[in-house]
Amino acid sequence: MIAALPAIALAALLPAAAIVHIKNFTYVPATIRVHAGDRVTFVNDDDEAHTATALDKSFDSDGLGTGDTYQHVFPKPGTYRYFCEMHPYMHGTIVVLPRSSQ
Ligand SMILES: [Cu+2]
Repeated sequence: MIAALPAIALAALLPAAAIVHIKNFTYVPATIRVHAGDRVTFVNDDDEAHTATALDKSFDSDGLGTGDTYQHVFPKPGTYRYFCEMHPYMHGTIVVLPRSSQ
């Protein structure tokens, strides 16, 4: 029964979150490390539209307008490189560590 859980136990059940901002045609930070099961949010802070598109197509935000967000949960460890389909010189990396490592 979820209402009986202390807040700290409940927080452990929710996916951790990381945020990548897209600003001045750059992913900030360009490389992040998360753990398997974590949720990453991309936020477009630019006036220009951008995407966050995995090189292996495992995720794709499609076009993000100003202020738009896109979320993706990374279930499996690995190194996920991504780019912007509209500006292919924009690159970022998500390093997904096993769930158990800290
Ligand atoms: Cu772009």
